[in-house]
Amino acid sequence: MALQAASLIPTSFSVLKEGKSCVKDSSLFGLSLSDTLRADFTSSALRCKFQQKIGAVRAETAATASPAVNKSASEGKKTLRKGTVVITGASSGLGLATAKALAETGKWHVVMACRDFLKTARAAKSAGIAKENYTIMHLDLSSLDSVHQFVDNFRRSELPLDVLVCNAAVYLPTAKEPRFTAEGFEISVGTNHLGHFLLARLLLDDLNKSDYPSRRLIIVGSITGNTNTLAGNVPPKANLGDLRGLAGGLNGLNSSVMIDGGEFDGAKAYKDSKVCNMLTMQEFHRRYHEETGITFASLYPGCIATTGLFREHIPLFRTLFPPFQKYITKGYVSEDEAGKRLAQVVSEPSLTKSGVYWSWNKTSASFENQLSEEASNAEKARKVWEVSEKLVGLV
Ligand code: NDP
Ligand code: PMR
Repeated sequence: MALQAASLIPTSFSVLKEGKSCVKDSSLFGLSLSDTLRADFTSSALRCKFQQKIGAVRAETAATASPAVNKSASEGKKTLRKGTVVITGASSGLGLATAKALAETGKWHVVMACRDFLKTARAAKSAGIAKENYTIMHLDLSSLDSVHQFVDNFRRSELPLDVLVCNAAVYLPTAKEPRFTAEGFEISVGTNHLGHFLLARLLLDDLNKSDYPSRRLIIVGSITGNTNTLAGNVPPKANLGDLRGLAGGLNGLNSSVMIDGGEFDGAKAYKDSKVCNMLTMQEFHRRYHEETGITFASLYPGCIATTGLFREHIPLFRTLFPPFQKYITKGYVSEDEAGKRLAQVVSEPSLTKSGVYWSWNKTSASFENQLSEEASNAEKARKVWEVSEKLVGLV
């Protein structure tokens, strides 16, 4: 409880720093300021319509955020306030590196949404993230109650929500038996997909209320869920089948623990969960982009072979995997570099296109990548969405 209470107290609040977060008079995110304000006005009208439609208006946050664009009285300059980004699983690997990259710019306040408060506090400290640039809040994605509690806590913090990054994941390649979330879903799909699905659905309303010029919802995907690649063809391959296991609740009682109804396989469950992540991003785009103007995106950041994701793999794998990726496949990327890539998807003015799965080429330039047939199947995306909303109690 003490930790939970502590997690409610922001390390700092967003502060407009003269000069630091200043944008040039004539240009904001590549658009002229007047264009941006016009666009914002139009999207506010749309957002109002959207809020009526989903029927959830929270008076508490509406008055809290300072306007995204302020005019400094003394100089008549336009300034952009610090953005607030929530990153799940920011206690290690990609999430931590992204938090660091964004915090270092001085333009972002990072909410590190993590299950282990102390681990996150230590990680933030050893990464050298300045105290005023982050807040730690408790979130355990393997419990839907915890997701609801996080959303309540976040709203009570009165921070605006400008960007949400669904990054956390578990990977259990050596597990002989399935493990389960608090609600009894197989833990890889339960955490990586269902926990994030509920979180993103609940926080869509908050993103929509933000007046920040570019609001984004990013769900981290992966090459290994895409069977149109060599990496995606390493067995076991991702395959959601007809979703019979998902529809049955993935609980191993009255249904299989695997989405496609097959036998438990931890590596496949992870890859299936990544397909769900990429399908969910596209379904969000189809349902909400036009109406809200929010950018929905996914990405493959490269093979970050040194992260905690492989903690449950056999020691020999953990030793050989980084050199294999560095020298053989050449798909290796450092945690720092991967963090910079995800930070681009959060904040780069050039990456506002919605419905896109970003990747990077050898010179580290971003490009729109092709998803596999299954990971881009609109009908499957709709079905995953509908079954998932039943499982997490949204309908
Ligand atoms: P890490 O294991 O380093 O990071 C995963 C994070 O997720 C950790 O912070 C972990 O918290 C958190 N997490 C796990 N379970 C939960 C939970 N129940 N509730 C809240 N947080 C949880 O792995 P990576 O940085 O590699 O993975 C980050 C993302 O990148 C994942 O989505 C992964 O699929 C993706 N990815 C990774 C690639 C790679 O090569 N590593 C390649 C492609 C995509 P804790 O510290 O408490 O364990
Ligand atoms: Mg893979 C270009 C080739 C390539 C790339 C980019 C990856 C990325 N992998 C490639 C090839 C191969 N891998 C080949 C040829 C093999 C057989 C030797 C191979 C094996 C392999 C294993 C056993 N690879 C793996 C594993 C894992 O356990 C990792 C995994 O699937 O985790 C789900 C993995 C990965 N390979 C990658 C990436 C990015 C991973 C981590 C997966 C992820 O986070 O999605």
